[in-house]
Amino acid sequence: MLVRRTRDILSSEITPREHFLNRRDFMRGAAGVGAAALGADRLADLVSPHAAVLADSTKLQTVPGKLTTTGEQLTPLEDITHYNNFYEFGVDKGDPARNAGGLPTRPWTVKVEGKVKKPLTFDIDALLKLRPLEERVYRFRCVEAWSMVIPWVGYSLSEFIQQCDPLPSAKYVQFLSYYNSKVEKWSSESTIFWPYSEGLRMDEAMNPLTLLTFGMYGEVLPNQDGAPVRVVVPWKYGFKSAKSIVTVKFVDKQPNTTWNDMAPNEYGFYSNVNPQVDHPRWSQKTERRIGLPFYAQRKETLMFNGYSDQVASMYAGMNLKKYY
Ligand SMILES: Nc1nc2c(c(=O)[nH]1)N[C@H]1C(S)=C(S)[C@@H](COP(=O)(O)O)O[C@H]1N2
Ligand SMILES: [Mo]
Repeated sequence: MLVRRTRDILSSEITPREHFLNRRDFMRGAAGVGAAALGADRLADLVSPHAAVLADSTKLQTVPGKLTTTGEQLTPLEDITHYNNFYEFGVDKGDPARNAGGLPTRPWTVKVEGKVKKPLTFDIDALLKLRPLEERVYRFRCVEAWSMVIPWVGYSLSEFIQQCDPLPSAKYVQFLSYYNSKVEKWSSESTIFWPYSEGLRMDEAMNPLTLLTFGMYGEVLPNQDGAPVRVVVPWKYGFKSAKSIVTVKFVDKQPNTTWNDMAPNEYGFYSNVNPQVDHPRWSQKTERRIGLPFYAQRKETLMFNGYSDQVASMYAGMNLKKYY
């Protein structure tokens, strides 16, 4: 995805993501080895100062999720927490781990508005107790052609939506992320219009795979991964998975979404993982699996990120080259 820095880059220039990736590779090669074997119990040490203080209360009790994807090696926690896209906290992959410590994750509420019987506000601790928390391992594919395998913790977004009483006129769901320019002063590095906005068609939001996500590796989400609550939509490119959600809005028309607004020819509303539809500036046929030895990183990208059985029917008859 392209990022225009507001200050140090001419408006005529763009910075291809590959440049960021290459730079990160270089830096990781120089300094990144040694921490990959850290276990989940070290999570608090790896993340923000706030999480470290909360070390005793970061564990989440989970049950195994039936919709888990098994068989692939999990991406080490060190990589999941230090290779992030969270532009509110800076545009480089290491910035969110450094800068997201000040995200105030308590108290936290999620407002539900728009086409619902009546607007509601959920406290994060009530949301955590709404349904048993499941551990679900999903592949996660960024539009920049890197991927991870992550043991998320949460429950199907559909369980939450049922509590919201949407009206029949609700055709889409929009997610808005927390935005406070004082806490997220790095947000001015990019030309994004804040708050970060994402959205799904109602059937996509109700698909059982779509996860309302509170944690990973058995603990609460690190701030840089979207604490205290985010969505994860495993068959879509990573940018559809909005972090640190404060508002869920049910709407009758396709909502504005951040990357589609930024560059509609590059980032569609649907953004289903599709190896047959390349990004205008790079191929989507393969991906680089973060955290594996260099020689093992390159993987074929799978249609719908490997989740065709569960999701392809939602797009039957749609031209996926047009609705990318
Ligand atoms: N609020 C917000 N949500 C966001 C982003 C962001 O910059 N801001 N980046 C998206 C992108 S491009 C990706 S790939 C994933 C990254 O999630 P991760 O850092 O937990 O891997 O978050 C998505 N959600
Ligand atoms: Mo992404």
